[in-house]
Amino acid sequence: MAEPETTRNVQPDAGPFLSPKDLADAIGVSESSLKRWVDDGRLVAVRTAGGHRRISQHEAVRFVRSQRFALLHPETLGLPTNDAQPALEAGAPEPFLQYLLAENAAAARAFLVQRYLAGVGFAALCDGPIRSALTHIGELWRHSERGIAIEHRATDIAFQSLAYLRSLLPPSPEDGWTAVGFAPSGDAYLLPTMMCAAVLAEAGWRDRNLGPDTPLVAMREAIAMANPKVVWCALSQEQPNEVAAREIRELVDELATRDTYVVLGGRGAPALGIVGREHVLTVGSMVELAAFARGLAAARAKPSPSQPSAPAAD
Ligand code: B12
Repeated sequence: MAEPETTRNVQPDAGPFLSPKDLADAIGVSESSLKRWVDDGRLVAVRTAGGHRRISQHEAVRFVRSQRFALLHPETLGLPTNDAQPALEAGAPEPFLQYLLAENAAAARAFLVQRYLAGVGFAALCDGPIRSALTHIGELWRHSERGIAIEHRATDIAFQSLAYLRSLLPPSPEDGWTAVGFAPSGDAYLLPTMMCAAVLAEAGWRDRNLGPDTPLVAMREAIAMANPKVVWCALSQEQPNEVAAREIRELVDELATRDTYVVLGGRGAPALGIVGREHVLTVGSMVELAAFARGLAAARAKPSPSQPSAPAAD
């Protein structure tokens, strides 16, 4: 992979750079076709001081996905190779689950990257293979001592894989809207709130995830600093504990006076019983969160005299 000869016109956070030949070889097309696509704007490249075209890893990934190219040499783009995933028995169900159970972090990561390059978005990956694998793991062991260790490892590997996938996204636009989110006091679950952040980042938002077990005082501080358009809250305990429930209600009341939406999700959200508040939505999936975020951003791009209204909740 080439290093840019200069930083002129190069985004500081754009990742490694490729020459047109690198990318052409990786997707099995001619270098001249690749250069033509750069010149007609289908593919964005920067120029070195010597006038050579250079393509960022983010842009190469975007291009491969949007044009549905088969990536013959993912390693050229710095991505995991297909042989990172060990062959499973023909028809074996749920490869991602198998990789988590085998503690094969490289295969789990390669699986997500492959699905992503094939066009599956973050939200569908979260609601699909990742959620399904963890649900399965929860059923297999139901918190026996061995099960707890397996759940922790599975969570960590899923977290790492998703964080890696996220690193393939371009940096959030400077003028994008901000979203801040958390899992509340006493809620230990890492993945759902991290998923919300990744899904919003993919939709072009500037995300600020405070992670699990976040008290109201910390959320207040983060909101004051970031001035978010959306605050998400991931509730994984079916019956949220008393402190969490009280703090979320306070937060919802405080945000009613601002132009901020609150998105509640997770198995504990319905139990809060927060209904009929104009700026609050309870949603069931990452796909719904992505749709809401894109809808809001689109309404911003086309300003209308009235405020965009929130999509109907479940
Ligand atoms: C991993 C795990 C743990 C780990 C968590 C590690 C960590 N740091 O994250 C550990 C071992 C700590 C743990 C502990 C416990 N766990 Co546990 N755990 C799980 C497990 C296997 C996976 C959870 C997970 O991350 N899933 C992946 C996420 C992404 O999926 P999801 O939660 O379904 O979320 C999806 C949607 O709901 C939605 N969503 C979720 N949040 C949000 C938020 C927003 C804003 C939006 C838009 C959408 C959204 O999108 C997600 C993707 O589709 C589940 C099994 C399961 N069915 O989920 C049990 C499970 C959740 N645990 C359970 C239990 C009982 C416990 C304990 C009480 C056990 C105990 N006796 O101590 C403790 C409680 C811990 C606590 N303080 O809350 C039960 C809950 C039962 C219930 N009805 O509430 C489950 C369902 C297992 C089971 N089958 O019984 N657990």
